[in-house]
Amino acid sequence: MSELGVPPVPWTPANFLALPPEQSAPETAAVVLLPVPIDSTTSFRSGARYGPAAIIAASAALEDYDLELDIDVAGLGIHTAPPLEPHVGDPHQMAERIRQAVSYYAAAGKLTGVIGGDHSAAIGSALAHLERHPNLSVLYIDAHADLRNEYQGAAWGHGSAARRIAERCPIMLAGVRTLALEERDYINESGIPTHYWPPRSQDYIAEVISGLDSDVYVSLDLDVLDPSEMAAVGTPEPGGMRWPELLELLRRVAERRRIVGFDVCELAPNEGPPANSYTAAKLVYKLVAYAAHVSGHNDRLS
Ligand SMILES: [Mn+2]
Repeated sequence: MSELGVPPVPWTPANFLALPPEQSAPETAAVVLLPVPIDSTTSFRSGARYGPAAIIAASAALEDYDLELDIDVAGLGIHTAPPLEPHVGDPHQMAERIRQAVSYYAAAGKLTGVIGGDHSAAIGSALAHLERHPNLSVLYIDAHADLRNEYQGAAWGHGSAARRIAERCPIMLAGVRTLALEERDYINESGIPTHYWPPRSQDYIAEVISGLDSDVYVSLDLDVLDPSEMAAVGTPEPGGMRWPELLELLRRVAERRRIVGFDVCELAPNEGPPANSYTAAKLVYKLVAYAAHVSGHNDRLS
């Protein structure tokens, strides 16, 4: 008996960019996106658990062709992994689960990006890449410093994500525009390079790049964007980066360093206009293109 397939009519595959099997199979894809639908440690407005599904749904409307880079992003091959099951009992165990999942795909040679979920998803993902890249710098792009030793009883929550990473790996903060006193003191004591927003020097991006090692993990909290462009986040903070400013930072880092992994976190789609889910999806898409193409993983492109 022959296998039951699908009727010969057009379909919308339920993966990032709605790609057909030949562009989304894990065996052949250069890129793996890992949905991590968690928000159990969010502090203000929750709902980041709905972020990955909203980003994947919105991505179906993106053009495969990227005008800026003049490439077919779908041609890289992008596999969307099944969503990780949240460990709601213990954020530390969830970080370990994420580390294992990211390690699995990275060990297979895939450029692996996490789609959050709250920003605590960055911890396990960054640590997975640190295992493979001893010369790793983490570029942590966020309106907040996330450097509290613990917040509301959670040491592995989203308010402490940068602190847990900083304890293991060089980290640089960019886009910070609000801070707790404890975090200011920690920055001063530890010397963690911190680029505040708005920038305090004429070409702060050159300073960012010179402070990064050869391999870079980009951790991106969507709240770094101005709330006028990205309201659908748990903790919106006025006075943020604009879309072209964020893209310029990411592209110039990709031009001068090797982006080996990334996360895009904190979309809470019900807290803002539906257009924000599309913006978040486009950012994932741009990071895939910058990391896989501009950063030099471009052997799959003609
Ligand atoms: Mn933040």
